[in-house]
Amino acid sequence: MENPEIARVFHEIADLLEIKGGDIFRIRSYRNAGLVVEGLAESLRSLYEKNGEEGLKHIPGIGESTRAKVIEMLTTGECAYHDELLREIPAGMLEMIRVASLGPKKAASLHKELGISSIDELERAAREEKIRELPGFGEVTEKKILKGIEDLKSVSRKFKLSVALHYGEVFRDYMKTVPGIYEIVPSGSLRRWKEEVGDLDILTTCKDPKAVMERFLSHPEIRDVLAKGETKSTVVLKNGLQVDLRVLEKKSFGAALQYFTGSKSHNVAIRDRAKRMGLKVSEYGVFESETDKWVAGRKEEDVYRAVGLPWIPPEIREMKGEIEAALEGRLPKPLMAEEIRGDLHVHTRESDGGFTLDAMAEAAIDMGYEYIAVTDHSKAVGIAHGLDEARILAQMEYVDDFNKHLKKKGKRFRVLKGSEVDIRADGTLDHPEKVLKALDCVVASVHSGFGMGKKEMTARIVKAIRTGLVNIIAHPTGRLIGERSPYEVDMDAVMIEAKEHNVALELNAYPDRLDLNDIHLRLAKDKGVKIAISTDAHSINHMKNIVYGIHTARRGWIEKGDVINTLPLKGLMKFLKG
Ligand code: DGT
Ligand code: CA
Ligand code: CA
Ligand code: ZN
Repeated sequence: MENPEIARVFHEIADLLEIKGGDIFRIRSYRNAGLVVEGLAESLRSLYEKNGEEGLKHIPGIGESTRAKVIEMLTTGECAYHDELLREIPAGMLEMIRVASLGPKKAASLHKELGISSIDELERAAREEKIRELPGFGEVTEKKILKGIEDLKSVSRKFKLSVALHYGEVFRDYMKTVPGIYEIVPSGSLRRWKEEVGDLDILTTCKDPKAVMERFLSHPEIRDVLAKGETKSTVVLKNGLQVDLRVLEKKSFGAALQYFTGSKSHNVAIRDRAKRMGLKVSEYGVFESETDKWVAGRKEEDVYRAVGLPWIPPEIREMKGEIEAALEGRLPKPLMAEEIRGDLHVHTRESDGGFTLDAMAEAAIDMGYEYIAVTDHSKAVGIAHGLDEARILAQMEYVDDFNKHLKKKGKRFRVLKGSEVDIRADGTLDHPEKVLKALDCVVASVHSGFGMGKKEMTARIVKAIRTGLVNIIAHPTGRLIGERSPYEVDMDAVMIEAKEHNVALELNAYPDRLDLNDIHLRLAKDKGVKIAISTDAHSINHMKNIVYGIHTARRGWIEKGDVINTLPLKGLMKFLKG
């Protein structure tokens, strides 16, 4: 098993325990383990293969009992405890709680009262208007359930970027042991960092194609081999992800990389351009049309150069003006990881995070950051144990002490006093004005009433912006990729207000969110709205998700100057105070 499956098992255990009404701390520890495994850069399987149990010992958030389960899953492919829970609770209920607005408690009561244990049964009961009769449900909830089911069904069969990325790494690790292998590079939509990926296209160059193919086809996660050839094979993994592997000549590697990175429409435009120049571009290289003479192909740069263009970053090869921009010398300069100086949206154990403020700060220092804003939820988010006035005031005092302590030790790092304050349904903020004024960084977001109309939602967010108390609007559309559609909101209007009131919009880098998305980012850039790229970390590992933010920013043509957390502390404070 690989990290995504292991994480899923932990999340399911937490879900099942929640449906069952289990111990809250236990639920939290499994939930946390799931989050930690999701955020892990390295494959647990390879850690375990390298160093056995020892290799798994120093992962924060993975205790003794969860570690034992990790090892069980790695060695047997199963988890007995998970199976045991599934014998008690119908598997269909796990799917049921993925319906937005239907938490484990409600699902459990539907099961108890009406015997519902699957989405289909749920839909039928809702259509037959049986659900509204139950205490604690009502007509509105019933309608929301139907809408939630519709959303779930419309979800595409694509894979989340994070899952595809993980398998890209898995295969890279797995293949690199083949003697005489030179390059193993995932191409396709994965290399473009698209938020959802259809299949994985891995390219290799090597001395011995046969050995490479053999190794590839022996991967334990493979369910079916769809095609098996000397230079190309296609397989389907147990989770349904299709993987293509191609072995290429060194001489044509650049051309193949260009070709298979896509997008299709970008490639078509490149080929048309080549044709007009008397050239032919294919996955084998660039050739003169008349003589078939090979012109270029070793490196991707060479291919672009041959058609009179500078190299174009993969993230923007979507036929959205990149070729014109390349010709006119106005390609965006790709945002770099080193340019990010801090994270402006992280949670601690005070609300629904898994780690202390000290641990989060420690991890940020390790990442080379200059600052983080600690932004725990406000009280309206009850399930997240949001902070009321007394608790946030206490946290602010703690932060002051913490910073003093850092200063004494000569560390150049600062924790900003922050909050992820709820924007209530009426557009008011969930902390008193005097608290918000005393904070360094106020991140405001919508966590409820997703179903309200576009006009209302826009007015709600605009009202929050106009208070002058907000610095950043977090995850501005509320979507969860593949799970929940964005709420309806007039983003144009929000952006105009944001610019006017010196409010930044967040690019939430959590891989399930990526919100704002590439299209909205481009719009923000055009309007001159500032962006904060933040991870919304609930564990120390989540802070590494910043890479998703960086590449998504690139997809939206966002550059260093558009991003407030590329500013040094002084400049950032000026923005936040301004
Ligand atoms: P996906 O897998 O649906 O997320 O998207 P891609 O972009 O990875 O598409 P895929 O896997 O079908 O093909 C990989 C790349 O190969 C694609 O981005 C461009 C190139 N390609 C595939 N088929 C064609 C084609 O018929 N014409 C051209 N010009 N390029 C193609
Ligand atoms: Ca693909
Ligand atoms: Ca493909
Ligand atoms: Zn948050």
